[in-house]
Amino acid sequence: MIPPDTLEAVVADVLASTQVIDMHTHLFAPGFGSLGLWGIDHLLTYHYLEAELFRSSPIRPEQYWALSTAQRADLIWKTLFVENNPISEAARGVIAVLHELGLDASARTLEPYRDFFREQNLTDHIARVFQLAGIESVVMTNDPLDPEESPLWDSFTSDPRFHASFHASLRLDRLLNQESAYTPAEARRFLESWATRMRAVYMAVSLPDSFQFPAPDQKRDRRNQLLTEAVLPACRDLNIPLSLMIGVRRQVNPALRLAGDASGRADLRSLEALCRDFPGNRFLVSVLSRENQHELCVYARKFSNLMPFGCWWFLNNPSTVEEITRERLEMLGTSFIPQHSDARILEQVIYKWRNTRRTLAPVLAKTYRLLADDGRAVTRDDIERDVRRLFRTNFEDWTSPSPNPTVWSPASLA
Ligand code: FIX
Ligand code: ZN
Repeated sequence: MIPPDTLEAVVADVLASTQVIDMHTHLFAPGFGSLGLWGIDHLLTYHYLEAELFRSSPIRPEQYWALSTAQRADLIWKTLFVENNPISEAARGVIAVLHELGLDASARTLEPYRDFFREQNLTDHIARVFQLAGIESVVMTNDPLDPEESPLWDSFTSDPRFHASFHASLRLDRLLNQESAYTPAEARRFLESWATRMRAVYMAVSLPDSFQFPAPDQKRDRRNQLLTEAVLPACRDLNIPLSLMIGVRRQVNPALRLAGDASGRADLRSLEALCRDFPGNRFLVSVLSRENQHELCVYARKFSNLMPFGCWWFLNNPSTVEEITRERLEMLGTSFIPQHSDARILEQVIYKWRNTRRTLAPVLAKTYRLLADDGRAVTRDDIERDVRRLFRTNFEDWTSPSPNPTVWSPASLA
């Protein structure tokens, strides 16, 4: 039995020693060349920090966009890290990354950091970053309709080295949210051929808070038609889940570009309809509005083909992650995926996973303390089993189901 006063330390140690699978990122394997972002200039021009810059500097967005990437990074460092203390979650993250990489995080200019990153060999650097972050592999976001990305797939598929650490997911935003000329039959063939080529572990789309399924005019709703006639059948044929990221309000302030998106509460009855009407599909779901979190847990209790995942974007802050994870543990036990990093710049996985572990250690420890109070103390093995399930096997089971799934029968209990 673990003494109550060491419980949190044991949980923290188990979290630290479990290599996680980061099931949604915007990172790219080295074969994708300049699409893969890393280093100090990209860390500082992350859109979370760009949004914060405009709150503390008089610069106007059009003036900012006229600068080079290095000039933008210099301005963000000066404004948010020198003239102010970097206390926001995104700013503190940069400090944690520099510190974990062995750098002095209080330099006044970026030159020492630029020198450090210039000296790194990318392949070795990736291995070191994954090790510091405690991650085994990441899932990329891959859009076959992205004219910059699609031609690069030939070189990636022929380079087997990185398949083990960079999985693909087939992103549907361009296909479903923007105009594309595909008929549903063409779209289905397109998706099946790309998902096979990429070895996609799931398909994914982000959806607005106004998403409705069925739509009032369902037969003329192009997105819903493509969903029902192309995406869902393709996912079923390939036996992969569909990830729905619901509640993003794109470009409420277009002048901020990537930083110009916001969030809104969605009507999750649409999710209820999808889970009920497509029992042969599996849905990985993240919702962006804090107000939708409890409903998501309720629906997960109703539909076993629904897997809640992550505390997405504006929710990925300790106070909110703590609240959401407590609620999920209370309502779902360990049948959910607590977090993904959503990293866009390689080194961000270091701070995002560090923060997740730090926030979740006391949350899990409290859960085990309550269980002990109620009559059952846990062992380290018990904790390891839960942490593995939360950060690895829930995702693995959903994305690589065994070729001959065991059908449950009363005999299996014997
Ligand atoms: O749609 C998404 O996958 C979002 O995560 C991104 O579009 C968003 O810009 C982001 O980076 C949030 O963390
Ligand atoms: Zn994302």
